[in-house]
Amino acid sequence: MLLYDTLRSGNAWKVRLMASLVGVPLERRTLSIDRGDLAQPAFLAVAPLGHVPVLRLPDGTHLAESLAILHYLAQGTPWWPDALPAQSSVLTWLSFEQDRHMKPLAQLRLLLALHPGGDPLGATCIAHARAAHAALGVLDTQLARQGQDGWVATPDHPSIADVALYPYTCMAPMGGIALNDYPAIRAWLDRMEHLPGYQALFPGQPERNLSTQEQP
Ligand SMILES: N[C@@H](CCC(=O)N[C@@H](CS)C(=O)NCC(=O)O)C(=O)O
Repeated sequence: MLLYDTLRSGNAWKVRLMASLVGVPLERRTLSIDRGDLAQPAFLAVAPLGHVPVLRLPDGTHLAESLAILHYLAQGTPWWPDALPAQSSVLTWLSFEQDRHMKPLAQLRLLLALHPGGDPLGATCIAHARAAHAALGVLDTQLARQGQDGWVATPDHPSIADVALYPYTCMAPMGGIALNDYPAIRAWLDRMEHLPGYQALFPGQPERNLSTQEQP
């Protein structure tokens, strides 16, 4: 399958991480937001929402939205649990990720690291920082509740909710959000990074994980 991504997209990293954890090989077509690739008709023809990630499926159709793609890749694996209550709990945390978690963390990373020039003390960044800390507080409390070896939505095995929440939590410091006050989150990040098949944002180049460069 072919993944349309960009080099630094956290939403696309979710997909590469999921594919690697379940052992599904992906080809990558890496586009550039700065170059305007996502506004080109050729991309919009397969990605009407105009965002990465988009996955081309074996039947030639295209699937957009990171969480939909995680759901697709996890079918038939323990990353999408069998039991209805567990599935429903995963959906709760996926919804939390899109509604309260990803946006403030992604915006702070964009404004303060990727396209620096944002004012960390300006009203926009302060509002995002407040929302980011509120979301991280909720996540930390949930992880503490799940126990020291637990996962976000399902206590016994990680699910797509863990994959969805991992990238922007891990990159929070790029947007000036320190994780010192979130011990359960720090322990969970470490557990994620030791899973068989874990894939970094820049595999084999850990020094680039906090990279602000869009070029390879
Ligand atoms: N809700 C979408 C968000 C996707 C998204 O925001 N993608 C960003 C990259 S991380 C993008 O394509 N941005 C295009 C742009 O800024 O022009 C998802 O979870 O996949």
